[in-house]
Amino acid sequence: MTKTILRALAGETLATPPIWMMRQAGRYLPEYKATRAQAGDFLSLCYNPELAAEVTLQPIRRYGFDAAILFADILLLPQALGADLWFVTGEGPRLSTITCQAELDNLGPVDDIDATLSPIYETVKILSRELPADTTLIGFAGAPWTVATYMIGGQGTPDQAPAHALKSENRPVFEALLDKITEGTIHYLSKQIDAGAEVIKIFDSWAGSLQGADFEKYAVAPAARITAALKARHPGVPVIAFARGAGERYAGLHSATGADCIALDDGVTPGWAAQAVQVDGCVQGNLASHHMVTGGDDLVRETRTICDAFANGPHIFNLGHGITPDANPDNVQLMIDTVRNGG
Ligand code: 1CP
Repeated sequence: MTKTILRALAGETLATPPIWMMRQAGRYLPEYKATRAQAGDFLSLCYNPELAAEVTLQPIRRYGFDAAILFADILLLPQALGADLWFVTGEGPRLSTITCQAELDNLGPVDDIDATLSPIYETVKILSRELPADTTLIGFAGAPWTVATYMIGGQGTPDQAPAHALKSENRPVFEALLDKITEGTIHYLSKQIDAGAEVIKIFDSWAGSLQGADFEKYAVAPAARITAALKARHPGVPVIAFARGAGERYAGLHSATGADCIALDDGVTPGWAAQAVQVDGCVQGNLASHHMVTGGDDLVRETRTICDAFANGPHIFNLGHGITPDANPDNVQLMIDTVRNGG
């Protein structure tokens, strides 16, 4: 096993941490914008295996990251389950909403999702043929809570208020929706692995808004269920769990979720996380994305602080959240040079 990402995920401490970047394919890259224009729109790009593979490969060619993440979106699963999905230019995703039993009943069966998602599996197959031999291919899905926040609210929301409202006003429908997403996610990720994904990442971007027992029930438990199901079907395929905004609740998540690696956002300090989280296994993160906009000495200093703090255990270098469209591609190179050569 020579791929550095797989070695870190297996618990090895490496002299130089492997590196990839959340949202490494995307609008900060001119070559991405060109391919997206060729595809017509974002969803057409996601469902075009040749072009989706092309944009996945672009940051690998430009920067030589140690991992490639499948180009797709967490909202394709709701669409495959029967929700309407469209993107409003300059605003973001829109979906038909699920707010009652009747709307939940309108969704299709989990067994039917492949009819929509088969182009995604094709993208994975192309990538496993075309990626350099030392680059790891990461498949992914949204965590049930995060996906549900979009399905209930019909769009991204700063506080996930519609999903919290359904949770307190109609808990049976809320829980049935989460169950359905969980089953769909297990199926979807399993198919990605069959097609060649070597690692799975589960994105719970809105986990931080779950309070108290809700965090255990709706963030931790579904991640644990998905991880256990994947490990039963595909032993040896590592799972990275990202519970953004978990704060002190990052501690203990390796054992609570069964994930091989916990991805950290930049809301926790690397010094704390090394003591409280990395003691239990591999961690990923956690440079604040704004450094990709601002660059300079701050970027170099923070990158070194993170590498130093996590140097005594398994670590995959990454941002704390996705790179933003206003980032400067040169700052990505500076981050990589700093991680690999000290800057
Ligand atoms: O390298 C890559 O870009 C990988 C592919 C990828 C991934 C892993 C995309 C492409 N999206 C995602 C995950 C994703 N999508 C998450 C979880 C990670 C995170 O928190 O960033 C979430 C919450 C989404 C939902 C989504 N899709 C949003 C956020 C909406 C909101 O208001 O909350 C947006 C803007 C999208 C569209 C999207 N997905 C991906 C890209 C490159 C884009 C921009 C589309 C474009 O080209 O205009």
